[in-house]
Amino acid sequence: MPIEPASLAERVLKGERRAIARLITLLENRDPAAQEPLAQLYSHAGRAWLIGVTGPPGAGKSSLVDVLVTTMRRDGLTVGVVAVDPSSPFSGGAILGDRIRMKSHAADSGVFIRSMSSRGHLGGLALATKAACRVLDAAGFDVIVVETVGVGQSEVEIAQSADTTLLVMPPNLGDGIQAIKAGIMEVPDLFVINKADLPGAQAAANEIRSALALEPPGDWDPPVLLAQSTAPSLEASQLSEVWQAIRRHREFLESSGELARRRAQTLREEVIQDVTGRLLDLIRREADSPLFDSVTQDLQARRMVPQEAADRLLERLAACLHREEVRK
Ligand SMILES: Nc1nc2c(ncn2[C@@H]2O[C@H](COP(=O)(O)OP(=O)(O)OP(=O)(O)O)[C@@H](O)[C@H]2O)c(=O)[nH]1
Ligand SMILES: [Mg+2]
Repeated sequence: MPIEPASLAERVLKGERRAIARLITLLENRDPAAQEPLAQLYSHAGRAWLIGVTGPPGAGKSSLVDVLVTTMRRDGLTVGVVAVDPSSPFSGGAILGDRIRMKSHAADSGVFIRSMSSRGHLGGLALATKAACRVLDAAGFDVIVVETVGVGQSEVEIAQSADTTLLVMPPNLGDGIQAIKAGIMEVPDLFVINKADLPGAQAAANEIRSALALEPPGDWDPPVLLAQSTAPSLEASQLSEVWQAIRRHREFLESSGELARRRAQTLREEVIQDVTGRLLDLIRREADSPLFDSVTQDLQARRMVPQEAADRLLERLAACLHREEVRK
């Protein structure tokens, strides 16, 4: 029996896994039925610690998260994981050890792992992912980890809206280090050179440290740590060091007041994104409408300059907004 959307929020608040999964599916499909339960959950969210894990494909993000989840569970924390479009999903790790670990998480009611596809989400991915995190947050998970491949703009956006952002990189940094040096990439809160069992890890860490030394000093110096996410034992994998650094970062954010500032900024950004998305939809709809055909013809015949056409379009938009067409 499918769960009625009307009871979804209530059941998510009770931590019902099926309801959580159902609501995230609705969000993923951009189904309007998700809006009401999501709105009902909003006041219950905001308690979880949000950790963004990003990095190039195959850097070992899922493996790292996998081990981190084990560590967090040992600390008695419940964990929700959202992985955006992973090419190597959590369920099908190539290494036997991965599968065993994932099986143990699968049986653990304190862990909820969900993959989300970025396909078909032109522009809406960041919103859908944030909403999924909010569902897990309202469901009462203590920590929420969101894994994204750090390639697209929305993926980077998702990671940046977290409380603590980890950048995971393999020892052969490639373009990653250039991005840091060129200041293209916002500096994450924590760097992890994963696959530390491979050659070059220490050199890569040093390279990042010297790139960071060029940054203006802030209140938080992002640590650069080595990790081996496929190590046979946690103790040998330096992963506990990563977890300690995440906790230190959290303490820093809380004691400095930076947490409230960051979250306020993230919420503002979310609203701006939402409005931008809705306006873009409206702009495209109006520009494609037959009513705009004559303007397009005038443009083509060089009877009208594009700026004038833009003015016309803006007038039409203003009229639409007046009729409240972009409100949901
Ligand atoms: N040698 C070594 N291999 C690792 C380590 N961590 C992960 N791997 C391997 O690297 C491959 C990719 O690992 P994933 O954890 O799937 O990487 P990912 O960054 O999540 O990949 P995508 O989600 O596809 O971008 C797998 O074959 C892992 O077993 C490590 O510390 N050392
Ligand atoms: Mg992955």
